[in-house]
Amino acid sequence: MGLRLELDIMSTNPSDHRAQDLLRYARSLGASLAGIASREAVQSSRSYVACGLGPWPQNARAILVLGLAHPADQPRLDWWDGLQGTPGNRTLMRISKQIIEWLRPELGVAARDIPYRMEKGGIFLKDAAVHAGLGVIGKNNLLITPPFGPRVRLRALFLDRDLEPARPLEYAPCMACEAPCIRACPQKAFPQGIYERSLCSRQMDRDVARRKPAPEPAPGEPQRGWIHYCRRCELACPAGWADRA
Ligand code: B12
Ligand code: SF4
Ligand code: SF4
Repeated sequence: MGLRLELDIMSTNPSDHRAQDLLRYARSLGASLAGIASREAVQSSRSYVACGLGPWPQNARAILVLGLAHPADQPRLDWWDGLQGTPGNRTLMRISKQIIEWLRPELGVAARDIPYRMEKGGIFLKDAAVHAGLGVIGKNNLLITPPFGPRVRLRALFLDRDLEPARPLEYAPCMACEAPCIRACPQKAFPQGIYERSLCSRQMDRDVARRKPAPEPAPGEPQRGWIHYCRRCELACPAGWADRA
């Protein structure tokens, strides 16, 4: 109640109030980060300019981007079971579902979960996260966030209303950094400092071939081999210390 009163004083724009309520709710469900981007900003961002636009629902006005911290000491969050994604992604899907159920009755906003894969109607999540004010793109080609560095995973929802978008951050973690991310890459996938997808994919193929047995699967988790995809360029990055305390 006190917090809502404070926000009322800070802003008289109703879309701003709804945005703040939504972001607070997302965090209360377990999202480490949450932000809103406008449709226009995301559609004119770098990946869309480079790759073109896929079909977007006509009523998609804004995008809610969620981030879940994946600290180095919880590697299991990022292990793929090859069938149902990762435990981290399942948590993000659960949060998305709860937000969708809450949004319409509470704020009168209809939301739709966005698939992860581009070929299934996904969006470029890093670009969306930049425009939602979550972080910036680092030399390792990943989203770098102030609290967690690149150690976050993303998911997003389309919203049918123009909620107040964030401003991209002024944050430059790579400026004075000697780029241990690039040196850590086993495939030398940054020739001339630029990420080369085909080289990185070679490592991903190796990781798939080296599936590891799931130790003590939690209830509901598959027993078959899990894939530990390479994270070296991510884990070598010193940005964001909140998850290493
Ligand atoms: C396909 C895919 C892969 C493929 C291809 C990757 C690629 N980048 O092309 C493979 C399997 C190789 C891969 C590898 C990895 N991936 Co991947 N991948 C994806 C996926 C599904 C789509 C990405 C894509 O196609 N991008 C299009 C290509 C053309 O763009 P790009 O190379 O990413 O480069 C663009 C951006 O850097 C952007 N950009 C650059 N500068 C700037 C500046 C501004 C201001 C803006 C707005 C944009 C921008 O423009 C570039 C050109 O379009 C996304 C999920 C999603 N739906 O977005 C996850 C995703 C990007 N991957 C992720 C991760 C973590 C990884 C890995 C670490 C493996 C792992 N353990 O999960 C590696 C990291 C490789 C690296 N250093 O980039 C995370 C990134 C999280 C983060 N903190 O950034 C995502 C978001 C998934 C998630 N679960 O959250 N991935
Ligand atoms: S290791 Fe340094 S150069 Fe690489 S992404 Fe992190 S901050 Fe940027
Ligand atoms: S994920 Fe691994 S192989 Fe791919 S760019 Fe990063 S360090 Fe290199």
